[in-house]
Amino acid sequence: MAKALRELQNQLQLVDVAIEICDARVVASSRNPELGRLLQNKPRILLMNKSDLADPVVTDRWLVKMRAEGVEALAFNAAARRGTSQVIQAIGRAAAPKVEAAKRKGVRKTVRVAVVGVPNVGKSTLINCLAGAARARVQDKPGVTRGKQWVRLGDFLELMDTPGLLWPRLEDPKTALLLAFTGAIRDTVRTQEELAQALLQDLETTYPKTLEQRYGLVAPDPNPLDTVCRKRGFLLPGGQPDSLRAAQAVLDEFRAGRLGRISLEVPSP
Ligand SMILES: Nc1nc2c(ncn2[C@@H]2O[C@H](COP(=O)(O)OP(=O)(O)OP(=O)(O)O)[C@@H](O)[C@H]2O)c(=O)[nH]1
Ligand SMILES: [Mg+2]
Repeated sequence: MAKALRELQNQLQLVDVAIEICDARVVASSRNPELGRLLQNKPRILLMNKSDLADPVVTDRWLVKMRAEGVEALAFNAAARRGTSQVIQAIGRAAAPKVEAAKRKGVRKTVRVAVVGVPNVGKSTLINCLAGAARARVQDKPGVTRGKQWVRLGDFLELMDTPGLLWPRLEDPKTALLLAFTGAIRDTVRTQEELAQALLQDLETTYPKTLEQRYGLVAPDPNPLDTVCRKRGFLLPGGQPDSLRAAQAVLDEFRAGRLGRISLEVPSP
């Protein structure tokens, strides 16, 4: 990972603007604190992607907080392939000083933009969305983009797709848990059942109605996965609850947004 950081640092020297993508459902946990140091004073746009899956009220609160901190932030849905003009305009604003300086020298500058962020947040999807075509490989699992890739957009804009960058060590267990819920990292410590159980426990306090409607789950439930099994009829041949199947269903349905629009992190007041 130290090598990946060094590589990214070198690549960032080639660009005028960085788009940092995070996941709107877990804004704080999906921002790599190392990036701030790597980007230094490079103009940066924070794109809260997958906003179609996040709670819109919470996303608005994040936007207010970020903008109050002077961060150029946008909520985005790269999968919808709409609203690209707001991103292009933000790039234009961020690159304006350099473009103007070049203009004064009689040069029309090509703006180079790096798209950076933790795995699976939609970096390649954003590039395809801006390019209007499938130029970068996209898949719903972390670690899809392996090396940097330049994509040219018109005559004066180039975007660089980069591999998802994780922390050298994920020290905060809560952060690791939230990133495992969204699928940004593969949880190698917990079983699927433990992960789903933890997600359900989290949602019991924040989105109890959703759990009741979808899984008939009323908090506090001492064994929420059994409740999901009963509701869905997930039973093993001997009649025992098939909790692995229930766990996978819960995780898949949360990640696909089938539980509704859910944010797992809210800005601190
Ligand atoms: N619902 C929703 N899904 C999205 C959005 N953006 C990307 N996705 C999905 O998220 C998954 C990951 O997208 P990628 O573009 O491959 O993510 P990445 O950041 O390039 O991932 P790595 O290259 O592995 O680091 C894919 O299944 C995309 O279709 C979005 O705004 N909303
Ligand atoms: Mg990618």
